[in-house]
This record gives sequence, structure tokens and C-alpha cells, in this order.
Amino acid sequence: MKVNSRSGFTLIEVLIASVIFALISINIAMVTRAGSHATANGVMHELLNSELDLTLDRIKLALMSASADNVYPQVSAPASNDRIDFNTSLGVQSGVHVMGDPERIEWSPTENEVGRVVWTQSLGLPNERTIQWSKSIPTMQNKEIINLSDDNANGLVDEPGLSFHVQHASNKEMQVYITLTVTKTDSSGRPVPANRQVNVTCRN
Ligand SMILES: [Ca+2]
Ligand SMILES: [Ca+2]
Repeated sequence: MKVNSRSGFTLIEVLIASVIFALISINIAMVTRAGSHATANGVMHELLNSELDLTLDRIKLALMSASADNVYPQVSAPASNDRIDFNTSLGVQSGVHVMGDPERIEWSPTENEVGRVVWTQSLGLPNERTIQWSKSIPTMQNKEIINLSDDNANGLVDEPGLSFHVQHASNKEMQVYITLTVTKTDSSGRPVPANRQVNVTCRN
């Protein structure tokens, strides 16, 4: 009669099983953590692009009805400005153009390293009000530093995080170019910038 000399597991087998179990657990934890980081960063990129699009859309919409003769300052590339003042054209009454109250869109500093984009309606008047459009705008444009050079090769020198410059077309139309960088922090605490330039034609 054959007798099975083995009963249960040997110590070596138990140790090997424990090591394999530990390695599998570590791998699962790493994959899970990488997955949650990827998810968090994906959400952060969505928010970053949404804020960039929404802020640029608001600026474009405001400047679309601005009267070209009432836009200040009118600086051309490679110069730019972090503020633009304008009046919107409300229409014509008895042959005369009726202008809206003065407005301003500008970069405004905060206590942190990033600033805000704010729109001021009825500038300097008793009914003046200021509305924030974005709060994640760095001092300088992405990959740009103050050194009298165009570091990010966009035709502008030392341009701020929100910058405006104008271009006069041959048909005398005036276009305002808006260049914007928005920055958010990813799940590792690293700042991630996104930038875009759009332009809008102002009314003559
Ligand atoms: Ca530049
Ligand atoms: Ca520079």
C-alpha cells in the first residue's frame, strides 16, 4: 500500500507563495494608482481646455462689437499689452453712432503666482462693475521670459499671460489678437499650461 509522505505545504513553498502574492499585490496597487493618476490628469486637462476656450470666447464676444476707433492701446506685434479698453457700438440714432459705456479687459494680479482675467463694465462710472472670467493666468505667456526675445516663437516679445495686439488689414479693418495661457496643477503638483491665440475683427 502506497503511503503519501507529503501532508500540507513545505516552508519553502509557503515562502514562494507569499513572495508571489506580495508581488501581485504591489503590481495591482501600482496599476490602480497609475490609473487614478491618469484619470485625475485627464479631468485636469479637460478643465484646463474648457477654461481656455470659455475665457477666449468671452473676450472675443466682448470685442466683436467694439468700435475700432475706440480700442486702446493699439499696439502691433512684436509688442503687446495685458489690458485693452474699448467702447461697444450700440447702433445709429438720428445719423449719429451711439457708443456704450467704457469697458476694460485686463490681467489682474492675485496673491498667488497666477493672476485673473477680469472684465470691467462702465469703467470709471458710478455703476462700474468687475467680473472675473478666469483665475489661472500666469504672469508670462507659456515658454516666454523677460529677455527682449521671442522665446516661444509666436511673433511677440516678452508677452504677458494675457496679451492683446492689433493688426490693420489692407481694407482698413482692424483685428485684435488675443493670446492666452491658462495654467492648472496636475495630480503630482506640477503646473501644466495650455495656450492659444485667436483674433477678432472690430467694427469700423
Ligand atoms: Ca513670444
Ligand atoms: Ca522673452
